[in-house]
Amino acid sequence: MTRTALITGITGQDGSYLTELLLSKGYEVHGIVRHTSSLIANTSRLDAVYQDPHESGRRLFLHKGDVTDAGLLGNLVRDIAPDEIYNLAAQSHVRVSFDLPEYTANVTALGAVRLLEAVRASRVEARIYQASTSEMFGLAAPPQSETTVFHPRSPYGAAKLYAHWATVNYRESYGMFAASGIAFNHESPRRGETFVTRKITRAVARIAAGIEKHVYLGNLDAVRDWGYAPEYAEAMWLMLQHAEPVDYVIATGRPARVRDFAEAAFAHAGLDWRDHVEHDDRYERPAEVPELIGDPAKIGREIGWRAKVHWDELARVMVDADRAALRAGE
Ligand code: NAP
Ligand code: F7E
Repeated sequence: MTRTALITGITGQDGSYLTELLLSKGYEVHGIVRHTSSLIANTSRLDAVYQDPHESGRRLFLHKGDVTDAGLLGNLVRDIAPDEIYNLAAQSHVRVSFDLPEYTANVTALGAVRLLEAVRASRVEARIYQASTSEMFGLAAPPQSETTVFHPRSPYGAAKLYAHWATVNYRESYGMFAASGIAFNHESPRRGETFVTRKITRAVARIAAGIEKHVYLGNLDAVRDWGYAPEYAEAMWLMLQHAEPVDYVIATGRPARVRDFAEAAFAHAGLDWRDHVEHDDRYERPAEVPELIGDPAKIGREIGWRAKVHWDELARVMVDADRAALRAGE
């Protein structure tokens, strides 16, 4: 029997890697794609696996929709009756969430509730993955694990915490198989261009090519636990194959500061970061999360997932990809 998955946020970094993983495992994959005024704007990360709707035997289906539309979610869940649902849709940018707090809550917090409610109301026996985040830990001292007390520091962190507890609540109230992956930062050549790692590696490519001279950044002292996004898609899938719905921290456990990542990325192109990084207050946040370092012991012990790529290798992979894309004129 072909297994069926529904992915919200399929056009994002993680959604695209998860789609590739599930298709490679023989799944039929359905994804929700937001309407835009341009045909190609938001599906570019799916180019490699896109299948023409006129092809027979295709296994990837894209549905126009939005997680702010409860009726649509209900209809899709009922019609597709997926075995697995991955809720990856979010306004996921922390800095942007300070400018758009209500919008962020509507998409990132209430979007999860609408989806949980769609599953409950339809009685479809789907296993649900909720994309929780290390941003829920906020000010809590590292290393952060499944038992660390949450202290979010942004509208995004607070919205994700609401979605996280809603997921726990639907599991406990209705016996649903709903599990949260508390993922620490994960990056790749497909990372959005305004997140700090990709902003740095794109700048390295452009500076090395002589197109630009500087990149403007905010807080260089923030510590993050950066992993490689395709490995995190594997963790999501493994969590839904587990016998029980359990929440896990997904992390490398290896910390680095923003300045360390910048130093490694510039050095990989033979450049000294201190010659090219300038400070701009605009990239500071009203409240910063100073230090996120995950303790991935539980997920390693119980489902055997371990990060293989760490931040310094990741910096090199992303610089190489951005330099290649620039040469190819992308
Ligand atoms: P991303 O690249 O920002 O992708 C977000 C996805 O959500 C995109 O497909 C976006 O569509 C979609 N989306 C936004 N608003 C929507 C709406 N109203 N209705 C339907 N879809 C909507 O994020 P990501 O890095 O892949 O992360 C995936 C999930 O994991 C997110 O929930 C994020 O918050 C969470 N997370 C990420 C990290 C990380 O380090 N990457 C860590 C922890 C948790 P468009 O393409 O149309 O914008
Ligand atoms: O910032 C600092 C910034 O925006 C990382 C999202 O995927 O991971 C991501 O959230 C750090 C912060 O990621 C710039 O202040 C300095 O301390 O790349 P970021 P994030 O805020 O950690 C979590 C786990 C998620 O769940 C989120 O969805 O870098 N920083 N200068 C900067 N950050 C940005 N964006 N731009 C700068 O110029």
